[in-house]
Amino acid sequence: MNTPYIPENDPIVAEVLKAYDFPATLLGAVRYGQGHINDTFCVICQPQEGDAVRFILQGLSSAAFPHPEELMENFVGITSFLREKIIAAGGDPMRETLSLVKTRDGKDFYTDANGKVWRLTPFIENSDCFQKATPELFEASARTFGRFQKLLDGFPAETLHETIYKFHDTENRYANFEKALAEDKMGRAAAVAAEVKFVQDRKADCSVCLQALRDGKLPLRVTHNDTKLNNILVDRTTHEGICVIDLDTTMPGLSVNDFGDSIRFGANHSAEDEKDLSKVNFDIELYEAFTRGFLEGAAGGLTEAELEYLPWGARLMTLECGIRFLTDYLEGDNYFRIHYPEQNLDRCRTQFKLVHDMEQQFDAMHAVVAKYAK
Ligand code: ADP
Ligand code: GN1
Ligand code: MG
Repeated sequence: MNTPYIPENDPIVAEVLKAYDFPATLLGAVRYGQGHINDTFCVICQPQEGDAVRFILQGLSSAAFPHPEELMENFVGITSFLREKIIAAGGDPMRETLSLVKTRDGKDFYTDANGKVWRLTPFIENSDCFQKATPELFEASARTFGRFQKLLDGFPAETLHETIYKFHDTENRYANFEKALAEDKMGRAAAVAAEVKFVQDRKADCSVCLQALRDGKLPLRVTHNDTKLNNILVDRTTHEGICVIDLDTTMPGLSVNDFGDSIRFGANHSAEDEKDLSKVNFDIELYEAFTRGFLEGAAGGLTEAELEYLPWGARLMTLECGIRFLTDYLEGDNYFRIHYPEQNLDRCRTQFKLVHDMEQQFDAMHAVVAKYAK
């Protein structure tokens, strides 16, 4: 009898795999991808004839998601809605959105002995997931995220749960940072005085988009809220973005944040944890490529005010993410997965360098939006 390979002989992964009825001989599971939040594995099965069949198995992070059942309800609602839209447009729903494989007892997810929730999705083959952008790739990803937003236009927002409380509430992120700083439970605050000052100098900025929302200038929409380049799968043949993944934070939010988070991650040529800050530079050409693609994908769906605030979305998503990395560093690295001790501090520093660059080029960023907002 075949004994599947299980990473680190993890008894939980073995337990979870038993909950599913795989279509062919289960060869095993390997850790997969570069997400910071969930436990992701690629599961491989070998039929008697033909190519191996792969699946993505994910254990949802308990640190990030306190109500995983609600999250899964969102997942089912969003993917079913997208499925209908994709079919109506003549597309392939098995490639253009995620879908769930049910457990042996017909459930959408499996809850392990520790209460952690796991889900299984078919692996979308003939696709790539990128960590760094080229202009063409970035523009393609922008069209895909812009289209995703447009596709979700009619989604009943009131049916969605808030999977992470105040996720892109930058004012609240600031308040959490001040709290972590005051507690300084790891004794790390003194060594990060420069980063602390950088944040404190920008306290007022944290309110810019939220104030525009409160004033009724920016509309609340259903947004993805985690629009990193590596949350899109790109078709290996056409080089177009085919599927938006990582739907765990899709909930009511601001379009400018979806725009901004993509810029934060992709409009530069360095890794998110690059130690040499001289290599970390905001690239206005990549920003322009993304802006062009996003506005094309959104197909006229954005209001005047949203267009006006797009550059703020970029600045604030980058600032907010830096604040979150710094807060996690101060609190002892409980949220973002780290691979070495100072990684969250390195991540925070790249974000602040990018914020600094965007501040210097803010007028140019507005001019780029104006150029394509016709
Ligand atoms: P995290 O929340 O930890 O970022 P993701 O849902 O983004 O988790 O998944 C992590 C990685 O797994 C992705 O960046 C991608 O490389 C890969 N991945 C996830 N789902 C699929 C899928 N259905 N098909 C192919 N690759 C996938
Ligand atoms: C996390 O899950 P992942 O790796 O795609 C995080 C984002 C951050 C990002 C920083 C649920 O994204 O909010 O911007 O790391 N996701 C969650 O790289 O917190
Ligand atoms: Mg991800």
